[in-house]
Amino acid sequence: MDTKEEGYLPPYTATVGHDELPRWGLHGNNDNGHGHHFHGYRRTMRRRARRIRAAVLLGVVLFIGYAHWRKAPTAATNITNGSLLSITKLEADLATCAALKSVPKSAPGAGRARNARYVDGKPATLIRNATVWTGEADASLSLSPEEIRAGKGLGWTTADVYIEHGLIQRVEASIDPSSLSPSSKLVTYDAHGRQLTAGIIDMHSHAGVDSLPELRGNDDTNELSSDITPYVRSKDGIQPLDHQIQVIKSGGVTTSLVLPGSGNNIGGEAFVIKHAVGKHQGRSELSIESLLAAPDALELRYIKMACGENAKRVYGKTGEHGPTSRLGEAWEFRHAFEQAAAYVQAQDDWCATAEAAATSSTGGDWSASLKTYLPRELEWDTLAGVLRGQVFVNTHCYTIPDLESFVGYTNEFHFNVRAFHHAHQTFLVPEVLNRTWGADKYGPPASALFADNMYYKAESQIASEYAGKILWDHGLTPVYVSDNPVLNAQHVLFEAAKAYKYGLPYHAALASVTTAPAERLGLGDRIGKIKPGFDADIAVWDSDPLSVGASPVQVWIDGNAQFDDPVELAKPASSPIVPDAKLASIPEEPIEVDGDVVFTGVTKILLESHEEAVQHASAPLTVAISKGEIVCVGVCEEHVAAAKSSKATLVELVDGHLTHAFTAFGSLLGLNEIDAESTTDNGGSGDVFSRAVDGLAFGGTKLTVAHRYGVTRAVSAPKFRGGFTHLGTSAGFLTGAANQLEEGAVFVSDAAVHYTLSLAAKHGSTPSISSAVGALRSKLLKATEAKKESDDDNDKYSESAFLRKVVAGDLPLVVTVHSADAIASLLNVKTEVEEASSSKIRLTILGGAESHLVADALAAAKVSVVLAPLNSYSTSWEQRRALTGAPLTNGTAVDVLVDAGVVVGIGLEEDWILRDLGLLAGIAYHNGGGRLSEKAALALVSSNIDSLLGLKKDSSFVVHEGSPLDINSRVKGVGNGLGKLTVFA
Ligand SMILES: *[C@@H]1O[C@H](CO)[C@@H](O)[C@H](O)[C@H]1NC(C)=O
Ligand SMILES: CC(=O)N[C@H]1CO[C@H](CO)[C@@H](O)[C@@H]1O
Repeated sequence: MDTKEEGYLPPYTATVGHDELPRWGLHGNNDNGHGHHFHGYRRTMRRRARRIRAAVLLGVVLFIGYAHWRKAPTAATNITNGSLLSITKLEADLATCAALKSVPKSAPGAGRARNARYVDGKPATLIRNATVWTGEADASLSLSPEEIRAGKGLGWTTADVYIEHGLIQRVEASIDPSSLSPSSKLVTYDAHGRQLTAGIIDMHSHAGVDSLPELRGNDDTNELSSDITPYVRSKDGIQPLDHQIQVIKSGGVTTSLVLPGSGNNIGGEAFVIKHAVGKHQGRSELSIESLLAAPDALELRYIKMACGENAKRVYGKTGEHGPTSRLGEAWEFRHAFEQAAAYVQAQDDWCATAEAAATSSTGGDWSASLKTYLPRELEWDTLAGVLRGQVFVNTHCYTIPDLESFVGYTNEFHFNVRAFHHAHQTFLVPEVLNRTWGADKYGPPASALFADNMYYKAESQIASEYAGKILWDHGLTPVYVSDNPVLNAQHVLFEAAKAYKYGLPYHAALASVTTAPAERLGLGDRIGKIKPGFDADIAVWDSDPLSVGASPVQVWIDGNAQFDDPVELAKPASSPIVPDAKLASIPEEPIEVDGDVVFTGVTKILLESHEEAVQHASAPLTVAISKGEIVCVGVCEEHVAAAKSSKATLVELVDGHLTHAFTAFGSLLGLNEIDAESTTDNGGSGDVFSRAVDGLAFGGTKLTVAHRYGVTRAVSAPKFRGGFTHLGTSAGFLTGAANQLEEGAVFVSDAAVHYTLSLAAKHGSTPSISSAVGALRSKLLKATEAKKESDDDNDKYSESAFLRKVVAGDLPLVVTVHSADAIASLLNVKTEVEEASSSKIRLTILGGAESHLVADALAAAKVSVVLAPLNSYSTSWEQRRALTGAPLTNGTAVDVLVDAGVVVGIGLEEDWILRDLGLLAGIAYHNGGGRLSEKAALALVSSNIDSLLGLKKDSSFVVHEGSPLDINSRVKGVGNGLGKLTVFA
């Protein structure tokens, strides 16, 4: 996993020598302070002990050999050659020489009588009446490769799918059951016309090695004993019982490449698993071995490497050891490849000698010329496999220098790269990718990407949501991945859906999580398609897989249905998405218009103040704007005429939607530019209470993008300790303002008082949740006492002054907390303080992963909840009882809270989510079983946030083409009340 993140070590971990530490993957004993001297000494002692052991062992072996030889002198000539080497072993070594030369291409698919994972007696399955995406162009059309790439011959067709022996046997318009003669029971599944695809493939996951909820004892992501560890294997740490493996599958993901983390330049071997675990899910046993995707093609091997920020940050120690820079990393790589190359040479030389001797031998002892066995060093075996073309390379590289240097190594040492991962800048350098060694033969590396997760570290700062489209246009292959648990792999398909939203063709977006990763994994003849002879890995969806909120209703792995009693969401039947040609172009830079703008073709008004205009409308409406304010909604003849005579900017829409602008709550917008770069950060406040307004920084990438995506307002609180922790007062400001001196830029200087009761609170003077709750109660109770003469009383911005407003009910209290138990404690504190003050505290829970467990109590106490993330996936211990949704759970937190009558919002636990607020509301809307109207869903990211903070209604609005709740929407106009309109013409 990427070790990027803005996060910090959990409080229980030893302090390290950096002020910002990766949230994922690097915790544990990363004691950069003193560890290395100690390691050096220990290493010397270990080496000495090893040498002594080796000498003793050698003595014993020689003695046994000698004794054996004395006892059986007649056989001696055939046990050893002239150099006292075992002939049996030399013969085995000679056989190994052949294996060293074999280069696997891809796992054979067609022609298999049964899937190697088929367990005798498992039923055959007939899936009837599905709308199928086969993943392959119709062969009868004899299309050219260019036509196929353009998507010709690919589409949805109505078909039945017959599965037997773990393989797809038939895919036909209609299969007559009487034509089938399965050797075991036949199960029939009626898809009711719903969409069926191959199981989703996630080519970058740490499921199993970084089990959730994260616990130090379960973290086996990075082997941090050395920067170069090609010899370790992710499979040695995969926990089959990691619940996340099941959660991921509930998103239709059937196959994942489980990679070691990216802490090391060379991290170790990776393994492809399927998400069927144990006998109940169709395996013959419960084991790691039984997770492996292709037990009959274990010659396919994979390795993880990583360039860039991580290795230098993890290992570099000035004056002691590198790498401390990318320069040092390049040396680490080249030095490792040099040793592997020498090892390969030694083996090849031995094999050449042995093979020559064996073939020319005329009856004598062919092995007499061999003085040694075939050189074998486990340490370099995997890397040698890379140089032999046997091990598929997957490398984490973000930036141009990283990519270009790595492509340089491939040409210096002659190996190919299957994919660059976290490849945010590949879209800028297609020529460099095409220079990768072997690109002509094996294809250029794919780019494994997130759709819009960026800005979390310096190397992710230059990135584009249009990267997938741009790569595609250059003939390159984008693949969308989760880096689970960085993103919840359950929703890796959502990454592909967003790639479609950002211009990647629909068929290429589907390919990016099916056929493309299958091909890159060497499994392209087995998985990723619905085709006879392929593994029966299948998902049936409740809506188009690239639509917002798409969830499987059933998933099969190797022919076995995976969910006994899958929860099916109440959703209206829908037909597949018709690819929207309007998405194919990248929007031009927006223009700022202070004059008149007219939008025609507006079909929906979801802005309260203008709803009545819609009541009588029979045709699409017009929205006219002047000086950034809406001046007409309706027919607006005069405005249209003005626009037609070029007196106003005209934007013609087809399915225009007018909505409130979005409000970002809980993020660090305005307080940070690059999550992991403290220079760009307002700083973690530790225990120091401060006001966000005193640190607000305007301009910059995050705020510019926020404004463009209709997030006109942000309410941000100072960071307490690490990502998504808060202490101090939040400020509400306009994301599009130039600085805080601009009129209206800061619409509320102190929106709420924030505290944190998540795990991060366990630190310093509050080492436990109990002490943190106690400290907060004590502060609140103190604030209820009559105002006393004290030092800070003259400072109306002091913590105690703000707390007096909180207990008087004049200022909201927002507590960042996930655990249901901590929330329960907080509710008790609230009651107690209210008794003391005789007024009500306006409390909001921020985070709230487990808030659904106390939904009724929250509703009764009139406490609102801002979910961040919208759908937690139990990343941390305090979130472990989160609901991950259908088909595993009946609804998620938002459904339970809404049903209980709690006012709910959706917040941002990381800033990059700013592009997705409308889509997150869309998930709540589409998967809410009708409990939320479109307006109510949009309120989750706009008016609900405003009302729970007691903010005035503002005049911000957004004009979208399409519904912001749907995947094909684009922002066309943003008005934030500062007199101008941002227009995408
Ligand atoms: C397939 O399902 C659709 C939707 O439920 C239904 O209208 C249609 O009649 C079904 N077709 C068959 C052949 O069962
Ligand atoms: C005793 C015995 O097995 N001798 C064999 C040793 O190996 C040579 C050549 O490989 C054979 O010809 C002998 O019969």
